[in-house]
Amino acid sequence: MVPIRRRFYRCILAVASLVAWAIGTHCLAEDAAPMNLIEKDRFGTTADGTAVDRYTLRNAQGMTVRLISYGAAITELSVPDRHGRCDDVVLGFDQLAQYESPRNPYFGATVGRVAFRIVEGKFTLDGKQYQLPVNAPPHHLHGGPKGLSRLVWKAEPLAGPLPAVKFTIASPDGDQGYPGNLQASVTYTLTGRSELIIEYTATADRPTPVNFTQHSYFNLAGAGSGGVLQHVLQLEASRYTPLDEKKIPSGKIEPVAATPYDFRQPTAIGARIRPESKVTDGYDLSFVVDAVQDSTPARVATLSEPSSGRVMEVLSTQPAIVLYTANYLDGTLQGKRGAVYGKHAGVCLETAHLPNSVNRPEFPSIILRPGQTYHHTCVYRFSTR
Ligand code: FUC
Repeated sequence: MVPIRRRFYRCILAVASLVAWAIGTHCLAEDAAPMNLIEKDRFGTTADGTAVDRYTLRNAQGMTVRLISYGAAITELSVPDRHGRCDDVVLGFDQLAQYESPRNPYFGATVGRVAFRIVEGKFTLDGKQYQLPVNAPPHHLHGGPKGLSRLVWKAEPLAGPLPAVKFTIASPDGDQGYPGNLQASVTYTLTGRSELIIEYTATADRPTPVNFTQHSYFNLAGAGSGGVLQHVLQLEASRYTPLDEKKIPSGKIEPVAATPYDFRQPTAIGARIRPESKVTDGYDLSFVVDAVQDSTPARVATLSEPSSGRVMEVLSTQPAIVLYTANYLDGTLQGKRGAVYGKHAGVCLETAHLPNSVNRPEFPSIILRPGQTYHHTCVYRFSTR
């Protein structure tokens, strides 16, 4: 009798520790059912009555990515920490109406047609002047008030061994003041190597500027857990673009050496944000990456968070990266699960071409011409240490 009972208890213990191991290392807390790599549900309906779908991608490493067709945006990115516990590492909202609000600071969004500021919304292309809507006075910002981050994209899960969703959109000639009919796509793929691959393409029937970026705000300790000033950042960038008094790149490209913008060695984001330094408020600055532009993504940034051990490498095919430390967040937006996002609650690492390139002949061109295809790949690769 006694040995049988002992065996029974041993068995219970073994099952319990297996369950604890599974929960602890595989982030199964939410979905213990057999794993579907990709699922679709309804996220909401826009104010004008358009259905917005949500896609959930999972991999065997315990990562979960949620994407919505509104703005082809990332709403959730859950990643294991060094103990295998998952946290959602991107800022966002629970409700579609909050994403639609003009106060949405582009959480997780695909930004286009042209990311960042265009001075006073003006540019000249092939001798013709264009005036784009001014939505961040006196400038045009992130594709305009109804830019592609504020539209519902078509979504289609891709067949293949890896969970992937392709979002497409047709932006008509004159949309937000831009010339030409533009066909654009962004495909998100989750790999078995803890990578989220983001691939953009675009074609147009007239010459037009194109510069997409991904606007996720990362907090590797978990969204809503506090600020990112203790995160450690390394940028593969020896040069940056100084800003003029209107916060626009002046056109100069200067070395980061001996400035508070030198992240060539791993450095805490907050280490040089001080009243006496030039970085009083945080960073909102573009860097020229050292890697030669190529169709194979090269590492441009490494972000790590000491307490969780999470590490995120950013790889890109683009010539620049913008570092933005959520300087404009002020605790007045209601984040996911009731979180309050204060100043520096997240960090954006936006791979792209340089801001205002359309007015800077000295910067690499962002003009897409008929017959050409715009390509941009960005990879977020996660690990722990
Ligand atoms: C980033 C910044 C901008 C702006 C926006 C919400 O891309 O470069 O300054 O505040 O996000």
